[in-house]
Amino acid sequence: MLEFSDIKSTHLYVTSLYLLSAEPPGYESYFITTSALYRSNTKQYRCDIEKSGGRIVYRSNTSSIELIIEAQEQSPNARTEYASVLVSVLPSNLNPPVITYNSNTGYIFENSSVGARVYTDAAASTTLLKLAFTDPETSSSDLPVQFTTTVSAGQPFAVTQEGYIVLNSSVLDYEATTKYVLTVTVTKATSPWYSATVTVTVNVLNVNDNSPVILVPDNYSVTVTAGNYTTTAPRVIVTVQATDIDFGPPQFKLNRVVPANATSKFSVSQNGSLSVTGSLSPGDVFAVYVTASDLGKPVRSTEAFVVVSVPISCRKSPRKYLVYINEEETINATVYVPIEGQPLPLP
Ligand SMILES: [Ca+2]
Ligand SMILES: [Ca+2]
Ligand SMILES: [Ca+2]
Repeated sequence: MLEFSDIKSTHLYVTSLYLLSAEPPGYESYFITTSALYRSNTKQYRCDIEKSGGRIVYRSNTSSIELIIEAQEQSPNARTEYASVLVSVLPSNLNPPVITYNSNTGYIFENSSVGARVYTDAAASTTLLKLAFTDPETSSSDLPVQFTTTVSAGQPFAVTQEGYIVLNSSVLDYEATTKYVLTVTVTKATSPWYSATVTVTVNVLNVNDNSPVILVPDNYSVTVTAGNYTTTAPRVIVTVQATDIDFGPPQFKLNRVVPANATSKFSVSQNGSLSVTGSLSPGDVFAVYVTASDLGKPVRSTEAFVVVSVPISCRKSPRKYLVYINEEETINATVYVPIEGQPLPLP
């Protein structure tokens, strides 16, 4: 609505308010004007501009129209005044947004921090995965259109306005979940809120975040008969076993032996077999430390502990004892001979 007034005269009124011209030319016919006395005491007239019925303005033809409105007084002088009205042709809202992307398959390492972005390359180091959201009813000369972006519920990812997929929870664990399939929804900011969706698969990349696990968690304890074990026929006394859920199977090697001067008696194969060579005497006891290392980078290792003992040989029949012990006794509790209350005599 435009307002015009004629304040110089008591009897000369503005009587004609009409659309004089348009730029680009020809668009005068797309609009109509109606005018009326607005406030008689101040002789104000108003001019309403309306769209002419059925005439559609296409933004592909013009995005703005300048209308010139002329007001002419009633007096014989017929003096005139003009107003310029700039009409911006806004995008219609008849279509959903359009989603494009450089890839809908992404990669991210399991040890990534919150805020980390998803890449398109399997090394997760070169190219960020990026979605692009556009409104098919706008052009590059228009102001950027704002969209609402959401990711299907329960997924540890979000999408930024720029279209990057970011981690929003530090729950990634390749050993538990290797892949997330996200449904990304993009919604227009104005009614009727058209939306579009795209499915993005995010692969979790393995990191060497676990050390090998020795299958006998406390330690191995083995006995070896005294004797002389030659290098041509080394005696395998135990096979240490371990697993690694990141990068296995673990490889084994001898770390150290206590006492150290017995180190040369022991060797460990890559698969964990502990062998002995040389002479072992009754009563010998050795502590053998074996290292299990995974195949990750950097390598993670766990140590296995093997107690090797050589029993004292018995040259006569062993004495036999019948002993008692109370149930639920703890370690190092004393056992008893049949005479109740008498401790077991040592041989
Ligand atoms: Ca993990
Ligand atoms: Ca891992
Ligand atoms: Ca590992």
